[in-house]
Amino acid sequence: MENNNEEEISRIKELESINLSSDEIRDSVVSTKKQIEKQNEELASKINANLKSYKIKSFDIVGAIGAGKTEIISQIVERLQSRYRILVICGDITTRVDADRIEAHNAETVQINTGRECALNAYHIHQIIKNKDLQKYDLLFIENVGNLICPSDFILGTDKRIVIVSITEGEWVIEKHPMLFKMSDIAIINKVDLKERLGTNIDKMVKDAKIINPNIEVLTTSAKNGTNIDQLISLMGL
Ligand SMILES: Nc1nc2c(ncn2[C@@H]2O[C@H](COP(=O)(O)OP(=O)(O)O)[C@@H](O)[C@H]2O)c(=O)[nH]1
Ligand SMILES: [Mg+2]
Repeated sequence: MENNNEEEISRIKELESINLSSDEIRDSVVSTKKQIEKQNEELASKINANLKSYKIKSFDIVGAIGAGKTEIISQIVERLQSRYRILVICGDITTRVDADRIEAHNAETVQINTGRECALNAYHIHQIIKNKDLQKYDLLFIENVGNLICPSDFILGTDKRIVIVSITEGEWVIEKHPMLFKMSDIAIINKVDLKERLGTNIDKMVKDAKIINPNIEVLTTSAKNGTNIDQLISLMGL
């Protein structure tokens, strides 16, 4: 990541907790968070090395509630399940609805319920994969808890991160949530089948993603009718 990018990320993080009651409490919250993030990063790099040693390609899929994460993973799994052995980990505060939806497309799934936590962290992933025979898989997809904010605090040790938004969230959604776009490899703008009805300015969304992160690959998709899902699979290198 470029230096100025890192500076901007720290600037955004420094805004956190600014309204807590006293400077002392704020300093302690900020420094504890930094410590937690550092430990998370150390575990994430161990996870990545472990997955790589089994030649497993891994993807962290983040995005707002309802953007189409589960639907896109289902479409990918449907197309790849005859060629690859796939494990999907789904994070949600409660239920195993998404894991069941994806399992219907013939992939092994594990649902993690996080309670009040708004993102998965490396420890969640470690707890799952330490009990798995990793020789049995070629691909790992992780559907993170739905939102565009918290997952930026925790990397999971995957090879790539994919951020999904949909045009129903409005054309300002990328501009307003830069963090995950800075930290992702691929940005998907989903539900383009609804373009005529909503009149969303999709060009602006594509442009915003590129301004925020010039290295990000941007793709427009419709998980509903399959538009550009094959292109997404090739962008993922699969
Ligand atoms: N019209 C349309 N609906 C979609 C598309 N992708 C997902 N949906 C619908 O949007 C809702 C939320 O999708 P889901 O995959 O559960 O979103 P998630 O919360 O990000 O996992 C579901 O009713 C999907 O069927 C799309 O490309 N077009
Ligand atoms: Mg989902």
